[in-house]
Amino acid sequence: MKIFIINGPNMQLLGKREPDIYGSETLADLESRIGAIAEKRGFDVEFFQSNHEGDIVDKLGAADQNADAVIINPAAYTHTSVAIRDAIKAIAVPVVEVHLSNITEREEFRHTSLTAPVCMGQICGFGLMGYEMAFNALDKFLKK
Ligand code: CA2
Repeated sequence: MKIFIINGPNMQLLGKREPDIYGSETLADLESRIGAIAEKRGFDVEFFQSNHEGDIVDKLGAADQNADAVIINPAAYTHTSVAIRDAIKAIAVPVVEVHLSNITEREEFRHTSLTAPVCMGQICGFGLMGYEMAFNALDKFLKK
């Protein structure tokens, strides 16, 4: 089962700034930790991070042909991007939205996700474990 894991803008700063909010692990740590868990569970994962909205739209489009599911943390684009929402809605494969922090307890502007309503579901507030929780959801959903 092929899963694209897409991380949005500024995720390359993880572990380098604001560890109180996002933890001390870097994007490379995230990719190796989640990659190891995925491998153990028999998922074939491909990681993609971009600071550019259009590149994320293109990767979502590619997922339709090349992946069975997507896990996405659209980062700040969660709260602003109609383009990413439309791209998620346009593909047939299931998409799970993940956030490291609990966006509902943060600033008001982070409470709205334009993307979550077109995803299978949203997981937030559990740090890196959220990506693992997304595997559980997809495992169950895809094997139904
Ligand atoms: O909690 C999450 O996973 C977020 O998607 C992270 C985004 C934020 O804009 C969302 O509201 C919630 C931020 C991505 C990482 O940006 C950093 C900025 C400074 C230092 C470290 C990371």
